[in-house]
Amino acid sequence: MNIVTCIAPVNIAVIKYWGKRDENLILPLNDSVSATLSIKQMNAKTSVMASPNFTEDKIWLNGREETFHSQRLQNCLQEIRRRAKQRADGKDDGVSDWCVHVCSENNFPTAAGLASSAAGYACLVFALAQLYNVSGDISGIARQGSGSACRSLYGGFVRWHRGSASDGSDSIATQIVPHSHWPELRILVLVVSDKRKKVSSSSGMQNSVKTSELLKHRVSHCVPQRTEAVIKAIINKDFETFADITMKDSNQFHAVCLDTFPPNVYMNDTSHAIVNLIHEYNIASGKNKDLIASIRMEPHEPGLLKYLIHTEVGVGPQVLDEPHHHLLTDAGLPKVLV
Ligand code: 2P0
Repeated sequence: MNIVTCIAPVNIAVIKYWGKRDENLILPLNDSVSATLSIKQMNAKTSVMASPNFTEDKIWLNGREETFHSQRLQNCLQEIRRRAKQRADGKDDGVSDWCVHVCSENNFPTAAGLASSAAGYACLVFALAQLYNVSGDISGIARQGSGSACRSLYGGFVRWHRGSASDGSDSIATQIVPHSHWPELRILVLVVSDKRKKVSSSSGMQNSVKTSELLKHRVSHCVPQRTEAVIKAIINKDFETFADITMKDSNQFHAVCLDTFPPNVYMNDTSHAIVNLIHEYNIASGKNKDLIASIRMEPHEPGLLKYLIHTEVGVGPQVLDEPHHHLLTDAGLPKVLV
């Protein structure tokens, strides 16, 4: 079969990636650590098809045709094709010379801070690797689509190593523990806006690298210690330490955005109210009183929270074998267009 369909998960960073040392290869300034979220609630789904009848590479995202000429897409496809050609068995059946059609969709809002590009590129690279029979680490290829995508290639908790090689060969993701390690952990995603971010992550972090003194301090003095400490907390299932580092690293990331000139503000009043609620909840839950009554907070007006997703840590990308899952017809065209 020259068609493959896969689904891939979203990930949420507990130690944040913010800032590149190489824009083209997408090499980060610091290591980051994430939890892979269950594909049951949120996922990207991608079909890739190769055929000698296709005359050009084509891509449809969420039902609309998009250009294949983006540098990031090209880098991923070229790298997968290069790896397919140098496969150990030496037998290249010619498939890697055929053009591909790609059709991809997310079941959650794009660019609302939910790492749609991470799930999307992880899914694309994983599906292409199946199509072209490429084995070995492919996180370094997904990284070239979108940095955080390399972390979505593994389930459980994942570390993206910044690496030090100038060609990026050691800037890859590895699994810290599988999803089964900490099964009682639950994750709530509270969406306060489903609009596209005003400043994309790529240009936001570029500006932070140029202007933020705090980012320099973070990279050299905070992230290395925090990374080791959070990994230890994950391995030991030490929730208090884990939560403490996660909250502090998130705050510092947003502080770096505010220290960027001009500043980037990604949180709104509702986000800050939720942060306060969590701290109030933690204080109240330590007391032997009625929990709701002892939370010192006034109710907010309805409608500020767009929606809430209750999920857990999950597995990495999966192949969907049944033909009805394919997003492309036998002729290689999307089954659904908008
Ligand atoms: C993260 N973010 O670690 C951080 C925290 C956003 C805040 O990774 O330019 O879409 O494609 O490498 O991966 C978002 O950045 O940026 C991101 P590119 P990406 O999850």
